[in-house]
Amino acid sequence: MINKLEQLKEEAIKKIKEIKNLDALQNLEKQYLGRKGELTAILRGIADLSIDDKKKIGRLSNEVKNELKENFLKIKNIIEARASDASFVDVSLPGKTIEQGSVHPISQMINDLDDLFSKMGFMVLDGPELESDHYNFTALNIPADHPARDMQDTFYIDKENKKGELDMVMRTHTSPMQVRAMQKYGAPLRCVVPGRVFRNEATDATHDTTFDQIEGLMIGEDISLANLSAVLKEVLHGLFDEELEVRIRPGYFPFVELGLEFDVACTICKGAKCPACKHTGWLEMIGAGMVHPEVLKYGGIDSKKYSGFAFGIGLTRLAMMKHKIDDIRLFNSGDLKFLKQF
Ligand code: FA5
Repeated sequence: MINKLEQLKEEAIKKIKEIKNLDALQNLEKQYLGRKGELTAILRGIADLSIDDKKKIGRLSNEVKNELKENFLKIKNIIEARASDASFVDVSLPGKTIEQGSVHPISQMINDLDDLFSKMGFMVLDGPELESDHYNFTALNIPADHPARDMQDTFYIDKENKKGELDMVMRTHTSPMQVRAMQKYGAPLRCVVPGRVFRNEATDATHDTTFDQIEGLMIGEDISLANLSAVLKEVLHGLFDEELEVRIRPGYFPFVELGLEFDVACTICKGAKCPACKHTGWLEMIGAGMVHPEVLKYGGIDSKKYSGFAFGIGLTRLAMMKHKIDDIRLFNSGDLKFLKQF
């Protein structure tokens, strides 16, 4: 019986210490010290003991009872004091789990491209998303009213400049950084510019209104398309684990003389034609060419001495092909089910 009492005491004290509210404390007190409680149940067996044992057990049970009462009272006081103290923080409560995010697939792609181009000696530059009409179009050999402006449906900003002109646009491509970089760094020059661009597009599986491009520019003496081809090959090799099939065809951009477009065979259907490649087997991926002498002139570079290539890669489409995502709109959807896969 002595053992039982000791065991009961230890067990009760342990439980009392874990109690966090008054209701639970009251229930526990009833469980041990109430009329039908566990201590009373043990003492019921006392009648069968000798007088000596009765005395011993009686004394011990009183001690246990008092000790438990003291413990109940102590914890009750603590709980009541906490309840009346508004600043109390229960550090023993489990904390809220903070969900760990992951790097957005577009940011991952930018990081990978930055690394690959840096290794080839390209500076990584950043440009303004709100751009002047001058850098977005005029300095790229697309004067006002030139039909080529219609190639990129533009968000014009409703704010006049000092001359009363509406001349700010959400940049439609990363190409405005070509002239900005030439003006700042001169020739020779090697730079890339990743970033967001904006177009007033009807969206579909491969077109969004906000997407990312990476511009590339290399100016020097005797730069040719062979250099462009070598650089792009190196980058695509570095990015993709699989071999990409690439198709090159002529393309028109007013800021290059000899313009090219690069298509990539759809990695989702492997060229077999699917909704993601609009059943063509190919995805238009890169616009490129040799920088137009007019653009070099705007950049303050002598076009007789220097030549260069430029390209604009559809970075979001590249991410589509790398991760085999069949709808470009998922990247900006903010859908956690999509984002948690990366
Ligand atoms: C341009 O934006 C040129 N600035 C590229 C360039 C740079 C040409 C330097 C010559 C020299 P384009 O509009 O074709 O070109 O866009 C380039 C790439 O961006 C496309 O090949 C495609 O991969 C991607 N792209 C274009 N429009 C969209 C869109 N609405 N949604 C997603 N990606 C797009």
